[in-house]
Amino acid sequence: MKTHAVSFFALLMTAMVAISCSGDKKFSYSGNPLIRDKFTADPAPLVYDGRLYLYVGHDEFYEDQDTASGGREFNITEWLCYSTSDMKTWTDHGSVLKPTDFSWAVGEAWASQVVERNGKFYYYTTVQGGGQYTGKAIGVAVSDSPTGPFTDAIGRPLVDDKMTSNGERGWWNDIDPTVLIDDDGTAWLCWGNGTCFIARLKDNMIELDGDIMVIDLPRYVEGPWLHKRGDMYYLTYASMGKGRENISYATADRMGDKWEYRGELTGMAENSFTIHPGIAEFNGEWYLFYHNAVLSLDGHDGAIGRRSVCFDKLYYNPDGTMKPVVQTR
Ligand code: FUB
Repeated sequence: MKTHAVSFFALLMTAMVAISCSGDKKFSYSGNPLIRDKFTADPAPLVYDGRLYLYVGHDEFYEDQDTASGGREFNITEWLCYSTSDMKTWTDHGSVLKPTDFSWAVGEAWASQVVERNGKFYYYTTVQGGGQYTGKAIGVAVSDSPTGPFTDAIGRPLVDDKMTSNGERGWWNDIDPTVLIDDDGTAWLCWGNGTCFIARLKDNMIELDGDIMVIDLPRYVEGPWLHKRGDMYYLTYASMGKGRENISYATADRMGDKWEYRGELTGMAENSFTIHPGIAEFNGEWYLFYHNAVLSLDGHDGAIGRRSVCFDKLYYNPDGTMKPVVQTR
């Protein structure tokens, strides 16, 4: 009897380990696209404590999705997290945040970035506001762990449609947040579609500090990404190429609204209207993350709302400018 009880306990423990392991599935990188069991978009890397965490939107297929048959372009209802210590073996942490985690939002999980400050992880993201918050808005969620759970940090948008002039994109211009914490501790939030906005964040990371400024950039569309290397600041963004987006960038010697355009970083993404940069240094190498739409999954080909996250190495010239990145398979 005692032996049976012990073996039942051992079996139960084994089953629990298997369940927890299956929740954190591992896979190997074997060329682009990185993630092949789901459509994914808008990659946002975060390097923390010896690992690179990658946050992406989950592009989900639904019947009649194609805009030709009246569907929406994008159907993204959750954000996923992956991590690696060597860029080869990746852990799938599953879904870490949903628009429904913001009580004031009604859906649509567009692009994001997660940053760490004082041991807390801040998830800046794009959602569709509901009720009094019409239009796209930027929310911020917080967690004690890079893999969540994340909860709404303020119970309302950090940026909503009424806070910015609408410019050429109207109610959906407040999207695609990127955050840089400068060496002096000042945090900056940059975002926007059609217009590129920038503002300081307070030290608490959940309130704007001062005015919202506008950055003038050639052929700017969306998807800004801020990073710093040495003394140089970089603002990389989705720009309008020949009928589809490509990636361009600008540099500055201090943060603010004055940037110098430096040219194109990539061509257009294969089969995708959008492309979206995310840049990080990890284990002594620099990487550009982006998406294309080359993956076919479960009988569905890649499309505007069925994208796939990729990465390639990024190299700099001696003057600090970035070398054009060739998108590889
Ligand atoms: O994924 C939805 C939108 O497409 C993002 O917010 C944009 O950057 C573009 O990639």
